[in-house]
Amino acid sequence: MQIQRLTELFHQEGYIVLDGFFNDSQMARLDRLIHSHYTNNPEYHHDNAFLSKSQTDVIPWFPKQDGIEDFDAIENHQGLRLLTDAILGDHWRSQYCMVMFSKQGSLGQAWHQDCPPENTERFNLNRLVYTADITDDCGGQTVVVPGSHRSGLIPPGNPVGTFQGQVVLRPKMGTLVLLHGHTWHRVLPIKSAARVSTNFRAVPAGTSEDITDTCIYRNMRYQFSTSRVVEERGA
Ligand SMILES: O=C(O)CCC(=O)C(=O)O
Ligand SMILES: [Fe+2]
Repeated sequence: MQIQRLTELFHQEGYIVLDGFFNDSQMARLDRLIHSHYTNNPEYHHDNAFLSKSQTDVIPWFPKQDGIEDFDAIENHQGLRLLTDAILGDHWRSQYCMVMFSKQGSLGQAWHQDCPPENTERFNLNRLVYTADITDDCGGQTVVVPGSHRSGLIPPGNPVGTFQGQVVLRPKMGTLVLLHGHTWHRVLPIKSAARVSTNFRAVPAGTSEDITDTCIYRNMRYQFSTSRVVEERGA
């Protein structure tokens, strides 16, 4: 792995995609575990107001909070640690492991930035692991605007519009995507099967624990802890 080259690419583009980073048998095992969790816990509803305004349809699960340790091996993966060291610098912290599940026929996620971009030093790093292929037939592709983590606030506008220069990612089983929290990104609607991704979020030293409590959409700033729209945008 050419860590220095990948780190430069990350800082330039705001994301990198590494296919085949994790092995298939480990991914298949985690994928089964995730699907059995959601089969047994199918009901979770975001506030309806959030759903309709954010156009974001994701059921989160924090396996560690349920005492499940099967995801620790990913967190401790040496290559992932070395890359994170190079990108975030000394004393970065891991935040949590969050599985995100979207049902067949659901909306995916509208364009957003995971946290406010005003201070360029303060951001979360999404370390996204895909336990199954994401294809055009299934939908749920991740879309990014390269370099947008250096462009400040995502402009107000159509929450699910198209940006010039956007790039559609189709991660496969075992792909690692590292995505800067200020990069403008979204997830396309889910067509033919439920969609799963697992995010091992991390932050540079000095970043507050609640950095991702406020998310920026093209039509609002939303605070998860209070379930409140803290700013209307582009009305
Ligand atoms: O699931 C994905 O591909 C992207 C999810 C996302 O927006 C995030 O983890 O912040
Ligand atoms: Fe995000």
